[in-house]
Amino acid sequence: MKRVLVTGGAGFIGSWFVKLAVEKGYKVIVVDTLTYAGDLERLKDVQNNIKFYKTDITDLNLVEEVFGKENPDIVVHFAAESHVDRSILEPAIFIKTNVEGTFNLLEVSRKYPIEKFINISTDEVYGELENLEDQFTEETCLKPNSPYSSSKASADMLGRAYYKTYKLPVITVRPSNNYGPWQYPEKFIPVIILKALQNQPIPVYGNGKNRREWIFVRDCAEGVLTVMEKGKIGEIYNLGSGEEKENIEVVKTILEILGKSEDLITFVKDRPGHDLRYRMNSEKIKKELEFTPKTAFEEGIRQTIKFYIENMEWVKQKEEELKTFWQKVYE
Ligand code: NAD
Ligand code: TDX
Repeated sequence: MKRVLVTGGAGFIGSWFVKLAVEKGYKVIVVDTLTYAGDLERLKDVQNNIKFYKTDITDLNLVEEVFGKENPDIVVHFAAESHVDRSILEPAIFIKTNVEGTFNLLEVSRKYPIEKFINISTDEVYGELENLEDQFTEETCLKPNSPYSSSKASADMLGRAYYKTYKLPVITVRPSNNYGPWQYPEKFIPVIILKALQNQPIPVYGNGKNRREWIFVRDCAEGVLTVMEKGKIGEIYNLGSGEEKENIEVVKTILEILGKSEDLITFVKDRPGHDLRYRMNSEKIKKELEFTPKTAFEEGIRQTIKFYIENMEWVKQKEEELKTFWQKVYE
């Protein structure tokens, strides 16, 4: 079976991908430096079936060392700083990890007989949409608005350049907003669930009318695996669910499932440069690779709520780190 090197495999989406790849019989090598967002707890079910390197992708020599030892057939690159609010407060690490880190992986990969390099990008590289009838296609030009999305767009462009210039077999995937079990509780959906469970005010930025397209994390991991197995070299694939919601609607759905009052909703100051709307056209992955996400939004949300109720201990471990971060966001 192929040897798949997964960067960021201890993160939220990466860990779901690792579990799926192990299930399918791939030999998985995880490379992750375990930042605040990385946690091996997510991989406990497969810990005996993977190889793990606690390695920082911003260190070229260390990346070379891992490739030298493992000689991977495929690279799936999830590792990144991933939270927009943190990128607004401290952009430097986003450039370091997302741009330089990606550069290091591409640079080392071209010295090895890599069959595929799957570069995980995001819908945020397209910028924002204003009209409800518009959608981003793979041809839409990139207009990122936050330090996070511009660092991801840069990584995306480096992937393109390495394909065009060096014929490195790069494929780019642009997923929409993910949610599901094991998401770090800085992101919107776990914030809503955890605040609601504790009867605390739920912070909604601006007027709550921003819209996002939500994909269940297992579906996203399956989509990435499909691209890895069937995707065409040099191509870009949007990976969305079509489940587009206003933020306020997401909050109300969760409150209703939990039987909590809408009085918990608290409008707070808006995120600077807050993108209004993301929505992708995902016909290409559907038609060409025959992939469609399976999980309806409400079903995914129920599974996610169940996870957080059953894993409060895990959430508690993150409380101190989050307290410091939120102080900075709201100061
Ligand atoms: P995450 O923040 O949960 O996980 C990121 C992982 O990368 C962590 O395990 C962290 O330890 C690791 N990492 C960070 N810096 C590293 C470094 N220098 N060296 C090695 N490892 C490092 O992120 P996620 O939500 O799982 O997102 C995964 C990927 O998918 C990212 O590239 C992100 O941009 C992209 N993406 C995420 C979403 C989303 O909604 N979460 C949507 C679209 C695209
Ligand atoms: O407390 C909050 N209140 C709030 O109203 C938080 C954390 C968020 N929001 C809003 C901002 C967004 O409109 O909810 C929406 C979703 O916010 P995030 O969960 O921070 O996600 P977003 O900024 O949309 O980015 C996500 O999707 C694309 C991921 O974090 C990125 O990694 C991915 O590339």
